[in-house]
Amino acid sequence: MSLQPRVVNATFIKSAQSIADSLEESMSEVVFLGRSNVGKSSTINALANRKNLAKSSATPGKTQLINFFDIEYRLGEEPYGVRYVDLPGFGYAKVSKSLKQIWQKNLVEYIENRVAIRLFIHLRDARHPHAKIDDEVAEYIDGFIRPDQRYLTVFTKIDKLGQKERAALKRDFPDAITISNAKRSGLERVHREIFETIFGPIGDHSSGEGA
Ligand SMILES: Nc1nc2c(ncn2[C@@H]2O[C@H](COP(=O)(O)OP(=O)(O)OP(=O)(O)O)[C@@H](O)[C@H]2O)c(=O)[nH]1
Ligand SMILES: [Mg+2]
Repeated sequence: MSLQPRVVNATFIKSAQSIADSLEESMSEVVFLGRSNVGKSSTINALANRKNLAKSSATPGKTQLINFFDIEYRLGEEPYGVRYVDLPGFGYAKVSKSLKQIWQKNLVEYIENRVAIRLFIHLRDARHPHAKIDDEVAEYIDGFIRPDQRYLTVFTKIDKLGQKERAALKRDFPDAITISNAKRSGLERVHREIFETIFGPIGDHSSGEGA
């Protein structure tokens, strides 16, 4: 059995209005971004194994600030710290406004300029895998992502799909990770991606623990 990173501690640290009043860049950051109501806050709670660490709600627009959470992983006995960042969602704009208008200026500034960001986790609703706004976000991030940063697509709410829809999603996005926060499925793969992006391949950490 290979080692699996697990969260042993999660703490809310601060809410910020903009990059100017954000925390010092003392830890590597994982940002969760996506449409309002896609499940950003719920995903943070599921990963951290805490019910109300990040505030989630059935009403879109719940998260309005940039929220920082310090997360302590363990791999075997070794501790590894990362910071999760919960962001406000972008709107359900049906009409074609520019992405930057939809998203607030403060958010765009954070996403483009924050040096500590190492991983963008773009959450997409498994029920709407071809939403244009999500394609635009993917393209937008591709426009400025640095070599030391990674971008990951994760489909949420997979529990809402039937067998046929799941098969179609798999066919259209063969490599994508799918999760359910309701059923707590798919989370190990996300942990692995987070951990390996920031700390390197898990195989390289195999000190101590036997096979
Ligand atoms: N069935 C199901 N519901 C989910 C899942 N993830 C989130 N939800 C529900 O979706 C709704 C929105 O979840 P949030 O986590 O608040 O979404 P958010 O992306 O943080 O939303 P904003 O902060 O408004 O941008 C809540 O009612 C959650 O319970 C999931 O995997 N499956
Ligand atoms: Mg939220």
